Amino acid sequence: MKTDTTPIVRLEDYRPSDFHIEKVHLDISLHPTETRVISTITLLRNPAGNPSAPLALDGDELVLKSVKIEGEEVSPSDYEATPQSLVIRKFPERVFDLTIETALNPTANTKLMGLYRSNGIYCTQCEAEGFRRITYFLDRPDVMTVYTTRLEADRNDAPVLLGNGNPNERGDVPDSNRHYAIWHDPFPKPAYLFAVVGGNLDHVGKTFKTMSGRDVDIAVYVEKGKGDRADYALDALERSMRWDEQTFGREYDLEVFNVVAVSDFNMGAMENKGLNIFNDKYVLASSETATDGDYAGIESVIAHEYFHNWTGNRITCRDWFQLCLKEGLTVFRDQEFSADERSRPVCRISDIKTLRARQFPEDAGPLAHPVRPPQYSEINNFYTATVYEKGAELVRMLKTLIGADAFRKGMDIYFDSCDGTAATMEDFLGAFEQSSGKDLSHFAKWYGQAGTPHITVKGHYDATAKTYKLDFTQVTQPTPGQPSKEPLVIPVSLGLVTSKGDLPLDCSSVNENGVFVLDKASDSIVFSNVSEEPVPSVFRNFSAPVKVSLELDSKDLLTLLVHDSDPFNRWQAAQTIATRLLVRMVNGEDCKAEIEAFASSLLEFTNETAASDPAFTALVLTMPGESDIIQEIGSDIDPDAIFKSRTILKRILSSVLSPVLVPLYNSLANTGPYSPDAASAGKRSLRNLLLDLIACNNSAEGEKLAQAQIQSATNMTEHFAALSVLSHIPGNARENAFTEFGKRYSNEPLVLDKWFALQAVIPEESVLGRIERLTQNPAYAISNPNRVRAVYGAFAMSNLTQFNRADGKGYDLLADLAIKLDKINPQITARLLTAFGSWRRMNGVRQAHAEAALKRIAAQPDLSRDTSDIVQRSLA
Ligand code: 0A1
Ligand code: ZN
Repeated sequence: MKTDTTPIVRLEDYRPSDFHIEKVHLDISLHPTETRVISTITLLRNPAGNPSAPLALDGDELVLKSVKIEGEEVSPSDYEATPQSLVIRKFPERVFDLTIETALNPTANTKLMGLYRSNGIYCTQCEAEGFRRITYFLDRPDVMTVYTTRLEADRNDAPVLLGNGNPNERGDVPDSNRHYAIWHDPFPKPAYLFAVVGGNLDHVGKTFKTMSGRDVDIAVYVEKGKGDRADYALDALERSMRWDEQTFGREYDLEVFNVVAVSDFNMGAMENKGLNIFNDKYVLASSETATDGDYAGIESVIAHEYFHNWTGNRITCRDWFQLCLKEGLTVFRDQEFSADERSRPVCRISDIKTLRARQFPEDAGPLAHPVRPPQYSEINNFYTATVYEKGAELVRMLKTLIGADAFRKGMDIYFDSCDGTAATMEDFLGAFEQSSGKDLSHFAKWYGQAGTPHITVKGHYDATAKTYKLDFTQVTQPTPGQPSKEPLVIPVSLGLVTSKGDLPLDCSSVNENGVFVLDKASDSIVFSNVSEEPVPSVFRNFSAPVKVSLELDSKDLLTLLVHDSDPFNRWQAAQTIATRLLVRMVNGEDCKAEIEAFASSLLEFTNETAASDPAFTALVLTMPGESDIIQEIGSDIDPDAIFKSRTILKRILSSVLSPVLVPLYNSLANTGPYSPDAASAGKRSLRNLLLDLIACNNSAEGEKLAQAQIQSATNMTEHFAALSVLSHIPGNARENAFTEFGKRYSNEPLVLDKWFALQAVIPEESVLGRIERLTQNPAYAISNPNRVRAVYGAFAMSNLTQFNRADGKGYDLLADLAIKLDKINPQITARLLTAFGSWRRMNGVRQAHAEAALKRIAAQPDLSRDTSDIVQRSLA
């Protein structure tokens, strides 16, 4: 349990390191249980540090074997060593070499931080503080060092040996079955970007010619036998490299770039210099095993990690408070890449759906924190939707505020002035102040203030004066540690829409791109020469991460759905109508007639749009999620009422759309071979949504069609979508389909993850028993993060009615798992427990059960810092 002695790290306490490390030579001799690491670091005092400070190196669960200074053994009486630190008080006051030997057991490392073994492959994960689990070091991002790594292993066990930088030399160790490889990375980097890999791996690769004509060997390494599933990742990598050259003028800087996929990985992937290590879920794909969504995920994560080479590696973070410097910016860059490669509006809408489903609840709950948090007790718990997704929205807002040209120029200034440094948000914003000539100090408050601003907009048309006035107010609710909030700078991209389209904007407060900047608690703007009463379309393209209340009736919203030139607001209009109806239904109103009227408009919309833009049509026809409704209602949530209302809404929609459902479904049937491109995926997404709607209202027909789709499916997207539809129809057909699928893919863990997750989200009381059975499946392993997320993550995050059961058994299930898993993998445990973030919003009896479950976890002895941090903040 967390005690009051848990150290809190504060941004305001930042001090430069007392020492520099000029270079490091690592000699790593890999062995499943007895790996030896000899690290020689060349140290000197930092003139900016404390001149009398001892040398205090970070460690974590380390076993020290020996310490040498300038090659001479140091007597244990001259240093203080614990598994957590190595403090040396006597050393030469000049540049000197310190050699440290540690012993590691990669097989026993179930935390998957530091050096570990995944399915027989040696690999590392050093962000945020994993390097200190390999050797004692100054493990902080502003200590940047040139690394040379000698890696040695059994030739059969690990024929492939990879490191950061460029390969230097390799050879056999005489008179043994071992071999070695030496890698040298000329770019100084922080320890969190260090990586090595050793294993029996297959790979695909090619030569990439950079913009200046240099050849780079790029390759994707995967477990033996899976080479045929790496082509898409390699292709995505090549496209990412080209895009960064064309969009930001950024060229790759080493002779090789390697990606390695492993099956046990805490996060999505990691941007180690020249050696990205991936969760295999974001690399492996074949039409038979991966869905369209998987392909899109691979493309974006490959791009994300590659883009870090400039935003993260060449320019890194001064300290972990600046995490958003690399993450927000890199998410922005990968979102832009996907938007350029696919449909921009469809990508934008799905990014916003993710933000609203994950970041908005975080910002409204006990774990709310600013994009740049002022303090932490466990940094691993700050790799959040706020730092990543909201961080990306801040970069996008910056671009909207200063314009595309000044943004691009500012990026160039940032790259030029900060290259090779460990930078701060101030350095970043400074580059854009320079390029735009604007003062960004008010905008900078977005980085320090948590919570989602709520904007109220009111419109008034004066028919005589031909003016249109918009009144804006902004309010942000208190968040933990921040009782009062200041107004922020909010770019409002807007238009005035009529049935003939957009009106010209005649208003001095709105710039040539249609952007008004709200920077006060309230403000008004007036448009002149407005020929007829328009419908305001505000926050086009979601120009700021805010919640909006706008007094528009359904008729106005339907005008936007049909006539708005902004695709995001067309989609938003339908979402707003549906959300309002759902909230009224949850409150006991019968809205049948209004739903039917709305559905008729959607029918018309579908007839007009389905053929030309199936992906967008599918998004419009997808009703708001449970979390959208929860956020709208706010408190005293009855999950069962929400579930029921959504079901009724979808049934009515289905019956109104019934004349087109089956014909359209049939017309979208697949012809030709599978291709994961966005256009083909868009057709499949609409077709699968139609199947779901058919089944809503006519389960017999749905069951028949879903079974037929499983039989005829030529790819996992079709197959799995049909299984999902069946999963909502209790009965033999469903159970047989589950059994069949489980058998067919029993040797495909990533496919089984989908199957685990689908069953874990079944909104039926019996799901608890089902989960129990799933965990008995031979493919399930509590030590594998993907398996645990598939079963328990899906249940806790996506099974609203059963996780939040009134009998408390859903909370208990997660608590039991957490208590067990915390001893194995604290990071994954802490992440799963963020599912408790909305417990105070639930109605009566549920709150008491959730609180009891959290307290039960809190009372466990020896709880990890990761888990106790989340539990304590959730209970506060
Ligand atoms: N920097 C990586 C994500 C990452 C973060 C933390 C990790 O372990 C605690 C692992 C990976 C990214 O943004 O892709
Ligand atoms: Zn990242």
